[in-house]
This record gives sequence, structure tokens and C-alpha cells, in this order.
Amino acid sequence: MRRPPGPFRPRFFRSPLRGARLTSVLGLVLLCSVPIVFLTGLASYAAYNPDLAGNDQTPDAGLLAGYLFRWPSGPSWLYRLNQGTHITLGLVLVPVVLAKLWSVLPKLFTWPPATSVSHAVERLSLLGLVGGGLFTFATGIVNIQYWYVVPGGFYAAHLYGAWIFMGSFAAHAVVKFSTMRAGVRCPRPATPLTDPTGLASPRPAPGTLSRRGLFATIAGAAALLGVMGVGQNVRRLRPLALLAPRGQRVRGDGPNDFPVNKTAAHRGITEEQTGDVWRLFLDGATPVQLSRQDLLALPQHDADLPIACVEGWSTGTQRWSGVRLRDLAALAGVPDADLVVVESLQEGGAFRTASFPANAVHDGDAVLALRVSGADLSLDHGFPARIVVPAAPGVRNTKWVSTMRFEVA
Ligand SMILES: Nc1nc2c(c(=O)[nH]1)N[C@H]1C(S)=C(S)[C@@H](COP(=O)(O)O)O[C@H]1N2
Ligand SMILES: [Mo]
Repeated sequence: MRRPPGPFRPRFFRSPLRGARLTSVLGLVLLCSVPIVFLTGLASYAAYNPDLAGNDQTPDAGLLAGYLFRWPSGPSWLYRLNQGTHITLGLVLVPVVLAKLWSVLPKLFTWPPATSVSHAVERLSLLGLVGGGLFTFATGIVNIQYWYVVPGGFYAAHLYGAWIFMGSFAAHAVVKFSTMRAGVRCPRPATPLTDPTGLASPRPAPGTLSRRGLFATIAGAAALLGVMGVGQNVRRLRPLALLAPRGQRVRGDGPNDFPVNKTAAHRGITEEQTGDVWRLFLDGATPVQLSRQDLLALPQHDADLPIACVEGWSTGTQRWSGVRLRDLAALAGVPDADLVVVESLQEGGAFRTASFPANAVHDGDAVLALRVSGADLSLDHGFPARIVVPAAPGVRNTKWVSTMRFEVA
């Protein structure tokens, strides 16, 4: 077969920057950091407690969910740290991933497409690596930008994509490890004759940027994204969260001035529903109905906890006051409850229910909050009552609670 023109010709790619060293250094950076993004992602999935009734969105996860463990309810900053790391590091790696793909671009146009069966298998496995990687990063990024467009839902797609990506990543790391080690150690610009990767251009054009300049550009872009990621998590740095829609947002006044995810209006919650007619239904051995006044008359507990969203932003600690979940379990006649299923007034859409296991029900800082930092909850933060559980993902901190069912498994 004749070699097609254009990028299939070896002399097409002319950047003097390509070669074993560039690709290997970028590969080493990814080898050290991508597993952290993966592990914090798996931890986040476990923190969702997908094994509990009402929580699961990936019933067919099978072995992929085989590692699940009971996410602890403390220390309270655990999910905030986990998710801040997952999202910030993921964003920081975007320029590195793009540079790494650019550095190996000539390989995409190898001719003939496969020289042997093992070469064909190797190239096909790159589909999982490049396709799975781009898919996982892209779904994560559009999701944190409020752009929920992933068919089948973000949650399942990101999980399955990540496993495909990491399987191929591990295989690629094993196959390429010694090449990478040699490449990192070889500081001289490679020539096609000395470059074992075949990435050095046989006809390099005069350089417009040194390799060091390219590394500095990548590092600079990564640092910018890193500052943005951190800005979403540190109140005083919030103005730096330039591309992050929620991070900069200020909602409400005084104690209620912290970011909101999904306003009351967005979820169709009205002042009327949450006014005097509102009741909390506790379902258990002795079902009870409570008004907000009744709840305020029960022993109140203060818990200093952050809201930490799966999407990588978090608030500082707020002082939430309300009734402990374990006191509500006792009121409902199920003091040994090891499951609570919470429902919101919200009629449709995601996040209207959440289930918690025993460690959350009995944690002394897990509350049905009525007030925040000395003020009534604002409607957007879940008035009349919302769940706040230490170290739980923000998404489980159900707002506008209407029903809580306590059960013993
Ligand atoms: N009923 C209901 N509760 C909800 C949500 C929702 O959409 N509906 N969003 C959740 C998400 S994703 C987060 S991060 C937190 C945000 O809490 P905040 O808006 O008070 O900061 O609320 C959670 N509780
Ligand atoms: Mo969230």
C-alpha cells in the first residue's frame, strides 16, 4: 500500500521539541499524578454510598464497585480534601495531557497502520488510553461547568470511562516504563538515529521555543488552573476561581452568604411550601409529624462543618444548628437505626433523596440543620430544614427535607 501524503510522511512533523525526553518527562509527571486523581475519584464514589437503597445510579457496576468500603463520617474535612484534590489536580493535568498528546502526535499517523499482530494490539489499546482519557477528563470538566450533557448521566459515564482509561494507563505504563526511564535521563536533544521512540523529527525546523520554554508554558498553564481550583475552596481566594461558575458566586446575606448549588427557584421550591404548612414526617416504629417550631423546641446541637461538592468547590466551615439525626431516630422509635432515607420537597430532578448508613445516623455532628451561623437557613440553603453530615459529599446534604425514614436492616 502506498503511503498517503501529509502527516503520514515522516518528514511532515518538524518541531525540534519532539523526542524521547519531552514525551518521557511528561509521561513521568502523569505516571505520578494520574493515579492520585483516579484514587480520589474511587474514594468519592465510595463516599456516595452507592450500595445503599436509593443512592445507586450504577446498578450494573459489578466488579468495578467491588472495592467499595464504608466511607467514614470524620474527620469533617475528609471529603473536602479528597474532592478538592481530585478536581484541582485533574484541572492542573489538562495542559500536561494535551502536551503529552501533542508530543506523540506523529505516532497516530504511523504507516503502515500495523506491522504485526502485536503492533496492531498495541495500537488498539491506545484507543482505550487516549479515548478513555479524553472522555474521562472531558466529562469531568463539562460537569463542573454546570453543563450536564453526558448521555446516560455523568455519574455512570465518568466511572466507566475512568476504569477503561486506568486499565489502559496501567498497561501502557508497564510497556513503556523502561523507554520512559531512558528518555528522562537523556538530556541531549535526540536525533532520529539516537531516539528509540522514533519521535524526533528527521527534518527539524528551526526552533521557535526551547524545550525549557515549553515546559515553563505547560507549568504556567497548570499553575493558573491550580490557582482556580484552590480558589473554589478557600473563601478569601474565591475571586481567583475565574472559570468556575459556583466558586465566585455570592448568595444571600450575612451567614447565608456562601455558594449555593441548585437554588430553590431552580428546584421549583416555593416560599409557600416551606412556610407554616411545612411539616417534617419521621417514619419509623412510631411515626411523628413535626413543625419547625417543634423541631426548634428539641435539644439543638451546633456542628461546625463545610459543604464540599463533588464538583470540587467547598465552603469554609459553617456553624450548623439543629437536631441530631440520632435524636430524630429515637423520636421515630428506631434508636438503633442503621439506615435513614431522606426525601426532599423537591418533586423531580436529581438529588431529591439521599440515604445514609449507621455511622452517619449516629455521628454526634450529623444534624437536620434549621439555622446556620446564628441565622435561619435561607431558602436557597434549604429552609426550613436540611441535612448536614460530616465528611459526606455535598450532594448528600439534602435541602428542603420533608420526610426521613429510619430503618434497621
Ligand atoms: N433537595 C436538594 N438538595 C440538595 C441539592 C439539590 O439539588 N436538591 N443539591 C445538593 C448539592 S449537589 C450540594 S453541593 C449541596 C449544596 O448546598 P448549598 O447550596 O447550601 O451550598 O446541596 C445538596 N442538596
Ligand atoms: Mo454538589
